[in-house]
Amino acid sequence: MTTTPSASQPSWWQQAAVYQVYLRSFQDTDGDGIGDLEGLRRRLPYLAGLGVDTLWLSPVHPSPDVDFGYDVADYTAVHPAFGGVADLERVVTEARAAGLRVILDGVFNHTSDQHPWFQQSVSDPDGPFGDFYLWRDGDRPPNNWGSTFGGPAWRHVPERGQWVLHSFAPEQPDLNWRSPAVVEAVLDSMRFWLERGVSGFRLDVFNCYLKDPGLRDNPRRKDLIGLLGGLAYRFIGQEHVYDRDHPDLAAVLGRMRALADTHDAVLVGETLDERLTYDNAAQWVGPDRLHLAFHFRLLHSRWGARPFAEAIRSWTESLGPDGWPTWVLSNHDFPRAATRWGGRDDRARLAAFLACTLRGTPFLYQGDELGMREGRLERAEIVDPPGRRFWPFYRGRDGARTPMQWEAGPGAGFTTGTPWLPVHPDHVTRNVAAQQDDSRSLLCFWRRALAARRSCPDLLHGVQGTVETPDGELVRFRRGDTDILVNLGDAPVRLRMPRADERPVRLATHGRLDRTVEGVRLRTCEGLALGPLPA
Ligand code: TEU
Repeated sequence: MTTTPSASQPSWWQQAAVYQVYLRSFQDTDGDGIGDLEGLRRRLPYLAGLGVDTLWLSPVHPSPDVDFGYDVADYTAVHPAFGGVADLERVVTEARAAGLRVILDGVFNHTSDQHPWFQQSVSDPDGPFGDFYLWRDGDRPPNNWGSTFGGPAWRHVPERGQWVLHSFAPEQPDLNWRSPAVVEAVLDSMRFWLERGVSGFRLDVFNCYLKDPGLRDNPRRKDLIGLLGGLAYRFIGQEHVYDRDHPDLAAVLGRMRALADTHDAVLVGETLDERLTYDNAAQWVGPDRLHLAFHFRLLHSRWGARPFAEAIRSWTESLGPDGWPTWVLSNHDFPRAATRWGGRDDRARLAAFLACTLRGTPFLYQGDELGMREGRLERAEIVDPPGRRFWPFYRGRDGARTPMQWEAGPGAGFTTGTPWLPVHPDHVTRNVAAQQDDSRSLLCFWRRALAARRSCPDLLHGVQGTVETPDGELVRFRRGDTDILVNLGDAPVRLRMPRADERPVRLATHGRLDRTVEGVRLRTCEGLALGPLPA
């Protein structure tokens, strides 16, 4: 069992390529319009064929679905719409046989208010669950904190005559991580799944677990976004110094890490940072804390060599040379990558090239391998809580969660019933069936890129050199002895490189290459990974 990274022998989670399955929208098999575990089981060959080796399942547990599973009502059971514990165990076993590990979404900053822990906390303040949540007395909310989903972060609960903290929806009360019993209860839930063959957890907003013990007011944010945004959205108007990234978090992560390591499992933390810098995540990564953390700066970058290079540098530099980055192009919370970057398949392809050539673990969100576009929903169709609250200024996250597009027919091969979110109209042309045998498709490119990363030691664990932007829209860096060249611009870029035409191609976005004995010419959105000259 190896969990310590070393240059020669990378750990499985460093070699991994992770695919995020948003189960509700992946594959329905019983016609209720909601994806299920049986659907995932049937699609395992597709995922193995794509070349990913780890699946992260968005929450699978029972939930009233105020936040579509991110409000968990029971950590050791499975949502009836998805199946049962036995179905999940079967997925884990069959996935393993197909070379795929499964990690779960650990949503441990908060529970649903339907969770028995919360219900007992309300009804019996002196009982064993009395201090499981952050309760405070008073006529007014205990401090100025704002909910990520809008409004104040406190809700008054008349039955208990107290306020309870909710960093997200009012139906998602925050757990009190300063209670030792909470720590043990969460560790028990994790152990339950680790003993059933699960290979780790993606930890939802882990940097919010521990707050200032005195619950002090956050200071006001003084820049323009803070001042203006703060008028309608309290959360954005504050410096989040007291409601997250508390130093005491280290001890909790240490406990989780010790547990994970006894199962050769991985912990990947999701960082909340409305300033979109995310570098604060680096402090929580290390041998006695998380294996990996997310950093969404690249995802939020505008398309261009400089912003991309900046995003890559800031993450790699904050982690340091021994750190191991993650590269995320999208997920279920942000607009689809292909849409964000101008609705262009050539950009989607180049982003895939980058995700598979940067040093680190790539995360691929379901449907991005097809270049799925953001769904545009009518107001009445929006179900996401922040989307309903802030429409039309913010339309919420449903557009990134529309059903997976398997084929052209009605329901896109996702369901025979009425899908819980509308299928994107472009599914008639953009779908797995249309792309899987077309070597020019984005899907086939992802397969080639993941295969290249897996088979080329330089791409998998080669040292990454400085990320340079020498000319125009070119980003350039080395991975071991391999040169990575990425032209993000619409104009061609020429590069001098002796005997470029003799160097082996590790991965290329374009079919026919334009190179000579003197150098390379990269066309619009072309990426090229060239190995060293033969000895
Ligand atoms: O996300 C953290 C989070 O709040 C942001 O990514 C959020 O989606 C964005 O600011 C827009 O409002 C995690 C989960 O990924 C997300 O789906 C959950 O809703 C949230 O935590 C609460 O569990």
